[in-house]
Amino acid sequence: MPSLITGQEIAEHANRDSCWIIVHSESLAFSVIADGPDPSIDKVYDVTDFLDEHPGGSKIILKYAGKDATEAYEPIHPPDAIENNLPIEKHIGTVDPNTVVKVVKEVTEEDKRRQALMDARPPLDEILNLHDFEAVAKAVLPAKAWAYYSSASDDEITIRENRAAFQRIWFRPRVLRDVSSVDWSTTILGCKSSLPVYISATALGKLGHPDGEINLTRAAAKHGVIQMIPTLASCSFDEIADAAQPGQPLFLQLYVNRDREITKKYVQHAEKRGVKALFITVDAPQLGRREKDMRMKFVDDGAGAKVQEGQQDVKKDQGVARAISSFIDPSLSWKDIPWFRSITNMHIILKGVATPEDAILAYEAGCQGIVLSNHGGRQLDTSRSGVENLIDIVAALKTKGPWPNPNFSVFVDGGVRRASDVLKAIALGASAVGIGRGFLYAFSSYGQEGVEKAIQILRALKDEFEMNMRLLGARNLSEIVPEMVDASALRAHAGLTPPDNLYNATYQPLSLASFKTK
Ligand code: 173
Repeated sequence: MPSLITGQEIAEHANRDSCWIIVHSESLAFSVIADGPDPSIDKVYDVTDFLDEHPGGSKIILKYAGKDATEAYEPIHPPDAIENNLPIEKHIGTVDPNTVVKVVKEVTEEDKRRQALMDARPPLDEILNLHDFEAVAKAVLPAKAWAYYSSASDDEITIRENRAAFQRIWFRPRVLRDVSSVDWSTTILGCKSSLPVYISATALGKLGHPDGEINLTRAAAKHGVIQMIPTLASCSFDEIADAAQPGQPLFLQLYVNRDREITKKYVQHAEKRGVKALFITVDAPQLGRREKDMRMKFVDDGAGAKVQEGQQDVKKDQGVARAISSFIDPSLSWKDIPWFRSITNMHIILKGVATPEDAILAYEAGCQGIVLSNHGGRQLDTSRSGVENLIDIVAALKTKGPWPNPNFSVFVDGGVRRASDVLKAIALGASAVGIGRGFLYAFSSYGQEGVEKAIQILRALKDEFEMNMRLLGARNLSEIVPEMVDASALRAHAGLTPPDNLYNATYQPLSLASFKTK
């Protein structure tokens, strides 16, 4: 039995020389109290020696020294982060429940304002498109969560270009083709999918909703969609895998750890649990500067996370993403691809390829595909959009093998909000497209139901896929051919792009440094 520690004793360890914190855990408790009536448990950890190692800085931990840190910890750490990272001798026991008074959290004016907005959300049946979710999420999310999710790098040119590029592609629809029945289902890397869209990985889902990424898992199961699990999910990998239905296809996004043993264990565990494809992120040897996130000073008063070992020191004003990403190995190179092949039989896809040169290298390295992505505009600003890169990359791949190539898939993500965007990418040669933020905003605003609604908007009767395919004259995805689009304007990066009103209404311009008020 773990030892019971009184609240008073914990409160005595409330400084840099001796710092204990309480973290409430639901899932860990099952291993301790197998069939007790209350499976939740408050655990006590001695984090004194860890203070200076915490990627989010020591200040945030010291704020909770001698107290319950659950509220700050939970949204941005997988539940097993402490258990996996803090030496076992520092797990010093559980809180004696008879010695603590539960303090009811003070409801702030900001909490009240957000709750009122939650109560006044548009009913789901008035949500007509993915932009609507985005606008609701912006209103109801805590400012820090919105800043983190919506931010992109530097001047945020690429994030806007990701939308604009789709608007420079025009349709060339065919008529009189008996489109009474249309079918947009497909197979992605050998897995059935009800539409040519997968849920792309986005980190830290609990900043948006208490159930985090599991909202996506459950909605994906119900509607036959594939979810890519992020390495930096708020839920642990196993929580997500446990939430999936038997046989539900899942992909995994991978950030490669400086310590390859950690990566190997993680990848092999995922494969054992049935994950079908490994999407190795290759466009983030260092995280971009996302100024909206940085201005929020997340780390000073929010938190940081240590989700994998191998962290390096980070500065404290870098925003949440940078604070928890220092385990990512910038030395990752083409030489590592054979090693990945040697540790897993999953499909290997490189996520973040942007040029024909690298597409060919990926093909020749024996990968099963690439994602043409600029990381949602969050990495190298003024990178071109994935859909623009598709044209050159498909042309290059055609010189190397059959096309479409059953052994090499090309995916696109970035800026996809409408079925028409998806169809344009398909016409230009994509196997499927990824949507990250669209689904993230759907669960941030309406939980699992929001994600289900988002899928339905894209898919269901009379909604976007069916209507667009009929109007385009395509009865199934193989009838969507390059001749159905005019991409001649895609390369023109300036000029007559129509204003993207819905998108611009939600995305505010970047703000400049503010003057001190006193
Ligand atoms: O885009 C991101 O924010 C991202 O990929 C990330 C990377 C490391 C930590 C958190 C998020």
